[in-house]
Amino acid sequence: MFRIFLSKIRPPIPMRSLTYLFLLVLPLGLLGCGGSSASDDGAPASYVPPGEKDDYYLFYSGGHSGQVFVAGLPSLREIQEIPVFTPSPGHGYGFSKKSKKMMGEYRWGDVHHPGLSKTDGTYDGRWLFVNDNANNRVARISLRDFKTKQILGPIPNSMGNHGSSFVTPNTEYLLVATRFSVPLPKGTHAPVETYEENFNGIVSGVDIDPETGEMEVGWQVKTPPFNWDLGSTGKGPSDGWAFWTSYNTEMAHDSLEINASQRDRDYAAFVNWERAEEVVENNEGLNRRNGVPLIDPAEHEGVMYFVPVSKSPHGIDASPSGRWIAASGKLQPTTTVFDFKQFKTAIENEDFQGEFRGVPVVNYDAVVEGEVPVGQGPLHTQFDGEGNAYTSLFIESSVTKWKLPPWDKETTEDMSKAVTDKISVHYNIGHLVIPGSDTKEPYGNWLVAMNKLQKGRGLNVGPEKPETSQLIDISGEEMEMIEEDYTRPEPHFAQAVPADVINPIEVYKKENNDHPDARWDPENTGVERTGPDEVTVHMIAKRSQYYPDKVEVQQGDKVTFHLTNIEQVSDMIHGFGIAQYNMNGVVPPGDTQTFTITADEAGVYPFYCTNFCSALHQEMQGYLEVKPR
Ligand code: RUQ
Ligand code: CUA
Repeated sequence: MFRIFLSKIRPPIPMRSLTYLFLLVLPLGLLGCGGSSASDDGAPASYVPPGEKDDYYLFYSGGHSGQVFVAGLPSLREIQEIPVFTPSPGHGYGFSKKSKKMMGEYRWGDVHHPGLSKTDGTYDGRWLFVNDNANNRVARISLRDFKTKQILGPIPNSMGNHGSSFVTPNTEYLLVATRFSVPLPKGTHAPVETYEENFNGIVSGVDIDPETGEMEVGWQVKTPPFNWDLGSTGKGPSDGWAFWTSYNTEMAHDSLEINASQRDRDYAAFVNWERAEEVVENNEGLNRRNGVPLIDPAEHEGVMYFVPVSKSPHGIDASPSGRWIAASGKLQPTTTVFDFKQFKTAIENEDFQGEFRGVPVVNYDAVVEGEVPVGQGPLHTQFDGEGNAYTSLFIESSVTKWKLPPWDKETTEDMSKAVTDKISVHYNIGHLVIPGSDTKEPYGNWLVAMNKLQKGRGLNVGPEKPETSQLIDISGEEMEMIEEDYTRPEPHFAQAVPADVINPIEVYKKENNDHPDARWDPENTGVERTGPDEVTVHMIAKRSQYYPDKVEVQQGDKVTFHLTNIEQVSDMIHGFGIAQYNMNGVVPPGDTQTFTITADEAGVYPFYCTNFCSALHQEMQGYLEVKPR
C-alpha cells in the first residue's frame, strides 16, 4: 500500500531516502554489513528490502536473445523472462504445439523496442508489443499472464523491422518502419547496384483490435530507399502522426560507414497515419503488394512529409505535450527541437524547400525551434513530464538533461543555456528510459541508462561481457547515479510502468479453460490409438502424480499429449520432460497444453516433472514404453 502511495505522488528524493534510511539502519546494524550504506552515495534509494516490492515494472527488450526481460524498478532486480521469438525450456516455450506454431520456422528474433498499450495517451497495462528486427515480425504479450499471444509476420514487403514498435495513443496502430530497403514486392530480385532506382523502404500501419489486441497489417507507405531508424507517435496536437528519422539519404548500397555519412542533413519522415487510413478507406486508387494496400506518398497528398534533420540521426521523440519533436544526429553534437504547430502551419502554407521523389521537404527554418548542444553522439531522448528532456550520448558516455521549450530570450540567444545538467554513465550508453516517457503524463522519478561495451568494471567473465544498466535518480534538480546492474543480452530499449497499472492473474481458472482436450478428473484420462500410426494421450498433472503414468505406444507412432495441470494454486507449475525425446513442457496451474513427439526410438523412456512442485516432486514421473515394430 505504502509503496503504491510512493509511486503515485512521486515524492522528492529526501522523503524516499528517509524512508529507506529508516528501513535500512536496523538490518545493516545487525549484520554489520560493509556494503553501501544509507549515506552520501544515495544507494538506499534503490534498495528494496526483502519482502518489499518494486514500484515499477521495467520491460527490457532482449535484443538478439529474442526475449523480453522483466525487472523491478528501482531495484533493477530481474523478475522474469518472457520468451517471445526464441525457445525457452525454462518456460516450456517452443515445446508446446501452440508456441511452436507461433514461432513458425524461426528460432530467434532481434527484439529492439517494446511498446506498452495505451488508452487516452497513458499506459493501460493490457499488452506489450515488441518487434523482431531480423525476421520482420511483431509480437503481442498479454500483461494478464505475461505470455506471448501472437506473433505477426514476416510483415509483407518489409525488410529489417527496426523502426518499431510504436503504439498510438489509443492503441489503434503499431507503427513500424523498415531498416533496410529491398526491391518490392518482397521476393523480387534486382542487383544492389541498382539500389537507387529499384529499392524501396516501407512504413506499415499494423491494425490492433481494440478488444482482443489481434494485430494485422492494415496498410503500407512506400518510401525512398533510406534506412529508417527510430520513431515515435504523436499526441495532443500531433495525434494522428508518427515520426521516424532516416539515415543513408545518400542511398548508398555499400560501405555505409562512409557513404551514408556524406550529407549534412538527413530526413525525418512525418507520417500522417490518420490520412493513410483515410486513403485506404476511400480506396483512392491503391495498388496492393503482397496483399497489402500500398500507398505511394507522391500520389496521395498529405500522407508523408520530410523534414531535414541533423546528420545521421538515430531517433526522434515526441514530448509529452506532443508539440515538441526532438531528433538527434549522432554525427552532430546537437538535438534539434521541432515545433509541431509550426510544422502544421508550414504544410498549410506549403512552406517547402523542395521535394524528394514527390514528397514535400518542409523548410527547415520554418519548423525548427532550436538546436540544443547536448554533447557528442546523441542518440535517444526521454521526458520526465516536468518540462525536461534527457538525451543519451554514446560517444561521451553521458546523459544530458535539458529544458524543453518554451525558452526565454537568454536561452534562444545561447542555446547552451537550455542544458541544465549532465551525468557520466561510465559506459557507452545506447537507449535510456523514464517510466511513461512516451505517454502524455510521464511518471518521472527514475531514469535507466542501458549501456553498451564493458569497461572492466565488473568481474571478468571472459571475452564476452554482459551488458549493464545504471539507475539514475532524476527527481531532483541534478541527476544522481544510484545503482549499477548487469543484464542479459541485450537491452535496446525498455518501457517502465507503475506496478499498480498492471493486474496479472494468479492462476488460469478452470472455468476459463477452453482447450477441447482439457481433462480435470483422472477417470477421464487415458491413452487412445487414434490412427494406424497415431496415439492421443489425455493426461493430468497434479501434486505429485501424472494420470496416466504409463503410456504404451508402437515405434513410429506420432504421440500427442494433452496435458492439463489441474492445480488452482498460484505458481504450482508442473513440467513434462521426456528423457531423450527433446521435450520439456511446462504447464502453469489451470492450463492445458499439447505436445507431440514421434516415438521413433524403441525402448522405455521415463518422463518426469521438471519443475519443483512438492516434497514428492522427485517421485512425479512415468514411463513411455515404445514397443519395437
Ligand atoms: S536502437 S541504441 Cu533502438 Cu535498435 Cu538505439
Ligand atoms: Cu510436479 Cu514437480
